[in-house]
Order: sequence, then C-alpha cells, then structure tokens
Amino acid sequence: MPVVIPRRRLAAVVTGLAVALVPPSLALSSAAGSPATALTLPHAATAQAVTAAAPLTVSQAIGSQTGQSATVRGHVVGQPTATSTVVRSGFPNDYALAIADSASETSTSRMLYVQIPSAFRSSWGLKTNPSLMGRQVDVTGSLSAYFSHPGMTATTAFAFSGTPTTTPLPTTSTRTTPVPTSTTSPYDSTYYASAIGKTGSALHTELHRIISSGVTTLTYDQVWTALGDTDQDPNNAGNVIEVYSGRSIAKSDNGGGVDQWNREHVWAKSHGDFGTVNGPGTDVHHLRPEDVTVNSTRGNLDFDNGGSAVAQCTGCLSDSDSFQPRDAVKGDVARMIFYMAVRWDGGDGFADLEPNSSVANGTAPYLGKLSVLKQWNLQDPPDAFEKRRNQVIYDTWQHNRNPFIDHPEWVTAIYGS
Ligand SMILES: [Ca+2]
Ligand SMILES: [Ca+2]
Repeated sequence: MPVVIPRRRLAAVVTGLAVALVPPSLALSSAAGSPATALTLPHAATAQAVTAAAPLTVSQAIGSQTGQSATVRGHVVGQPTATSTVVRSGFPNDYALAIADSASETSTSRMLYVQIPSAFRSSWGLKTNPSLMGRQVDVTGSLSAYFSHPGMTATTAFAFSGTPTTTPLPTTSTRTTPVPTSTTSPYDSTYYASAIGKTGSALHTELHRIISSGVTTLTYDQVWTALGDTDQDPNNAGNVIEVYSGRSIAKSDNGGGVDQWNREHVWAKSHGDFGTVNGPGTDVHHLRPEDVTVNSTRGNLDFDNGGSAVAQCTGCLSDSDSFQPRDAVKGDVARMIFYMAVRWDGGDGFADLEPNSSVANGTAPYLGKLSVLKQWNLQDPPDAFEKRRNQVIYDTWQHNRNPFIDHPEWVTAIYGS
C-alpha cells in the first residue's frame, strides 16, 4: 500500500528557555503511551534556529523562501484565505496568520503567510484570538510558500516579541495523549472508535476497514437520484449546485446536452480505469453535478494551482495538465480525493487509488497533486453544505462516511504536512 507515512516528529526541542513543540496530530506515533520526552529535532529546525538571537524581518523572510528554518518577527495584520486575500475581521478559522513589518500594512506583497499547525490554533489563531491583530510576534518555521505566496510552513514556535521564545503548551494533555484533538465528531465514540489514536498507515488501514464496511453500492443510474438529494441547492429544493462552477440548476435539467448537468467524477475515472460499473465509478462521495461543458474541460486532468480562466466556471483555472476549482470547493475536492484513496485499496477487483505528486498521471491509478490537495484541505475547511452532504450519504445512500470531512486533520495524520 503506497502510503506516505509522515516521518515521525515526536519532538520537543528544549534548549534553555526555548521550547518548540510540533502539533500533536504530527507528533503521534505508533509508540502510543510512550512519554513525549524522546528528543529529536524537527525536520528543518536546528537548535540554532529556535534560539537564534536576531529574527529576520518579514521583508527578509519574503526574500528568502529557501525552505530553511528561521525565526521571523512581524506584526499580525490578518488571516490569509487565498493567495491575494487577507481578511482583517470576521476570521473564518484559526489556520493561518499574515504578518508584516508594519502593523498597518495592507499590501499582501509585503506580508508573510504563516501556517498555524493544529496544536497552536487555540492560542494563535485569529478566530479564537482576534486581539492578536497588531501584536508583534516571533514565529519559527520553514521559509516556504503557503497559499502560493511567500510564507512559513511547519511552524514550530509562536511567541510575543520581547519574551522568551517559550510557547505555552496548547493543552497539557496533548503531549501525552495519543489522540488528535483539533476536531471532534459525534461519531468518534461509535463509527470511528477503532481509528481514534491511530496515525499514518495504521490510520489509513483502519479507516479503510471502517468506510468499506456495510456499504450500499449504488448503480450508475441511481447516482442521478442520489446527487439530486446530496447536492440539493439549500435555497431551492428543485435545484442542485454544480460543484466547480457553483451554478444552481434544475435537478431535471440533467443529461448530455450543452448547459445541462451531468455526473462528474472528481477522481477522474480513467485514473485507475474503473469506469461506471458499481464501485469507485458509482461512489457518490466523489460524484458531483457539473455543467456538461465544464466537466469536459476538466476531463481527466490532475488538480493543481494555475492556468487560464475556464468558460462558465468563475474562479476556475486550467492548463494543459491541471485543473483548479473555485476557492469555495478546493477543500471539498481535496477531501473527496483523500476519501477515494482510503476507500479504494485494491484487492476488490479495482485499482488501489492514491494521490501523488504528479500532474501527468494519465490512466495510472493516481491523482495529483498531493502537496496542493493538502494545502486546499487546510485553506477551505468543511462547511455546512459539505457536512450535510456527508450526512445524507451516510443516512440515506451508501451508509459510509468521508472521514476527512469529519476530521480534516486526518489528512495530515496520514499524508503528512
Ligand atoms: Ca468548501
Ligand atoms: Ca488506496
């Protein structure tokens, strides 16, 4: 099973007063129950980096996107939600900060986008802590792009400037309890009970077992009716919402004609060549209504950022080897791909589907681009429409769930950050 198991980073770097703690969703390992005192260095951090006396300015950090670890000092100026969008109020979640050398900066070109790993979100996320706006902070992590913008990823420490770079533990329990705590689901004690506490390939294997048990497999004809239910327009019960284009269209206006909607396979069915026989090709978790023409433009392209505008699909881009959906469904697309990878593991007459780093997969049972899909999962968390869809599929149609809608952090737990 070609699962990429994140390198274990059960790491707490303790150098004098400096403490850098990786998020618990990454820190958990098969060594469940072992104390989190095994000291190893995070992948890109060095003792020098976390104790460095002179932090970089934001301007220097923007000009030094080398992947190296560094500490950067800047003022919190908002939350990035897309490459060129930083919100300054009404923060949607705790996933990212934008920092700048000036507390009054409004140009995103002079901002650094800082990823907030799950363990730090309750203390350093703007939705929970809007009073952070304007504060000067020191952040330590890898100088590399985030939201396709100069950034810092795999952040290992946050501190107010002028204080020791000691980061309070997000919660006292996360160091020793082998359970990701950033998301809870009503199904944790039932449907997911046997998966809780697992990471990496063990989590992949257990989720595969869970979501492949007791499943009702639809026929391709039944998918029409199912999509009318799962993707119903919340404002018009006679319509569905097309996934990429976002257009509301009559449920009855389906078929193969221009401007009708049809059944889009988000995991393109040629990638693994599963067709539309009962199985991956009729798994409604990744089937969505889409405009016939837009569906044709997407074709079997892998997913990636960039390209030119797509007709009839506002916010969508495509080029010769990839397709990018509108911002509002980037996470939905990513979580559908991760669902398919865990649901379909071979041994049942179908290929073992997995995401990879390519945008030239053709008919291989892979779909890219993994790094971008992971980014989309973070930047577009599940909303009410996506959650309702998962519930309707579980209650009415297939009786299995997409674990990554219930626990988006499980993408990181299985596929790394
Ligand atoms: Ca979404
Ligand atoms: Ca698989």
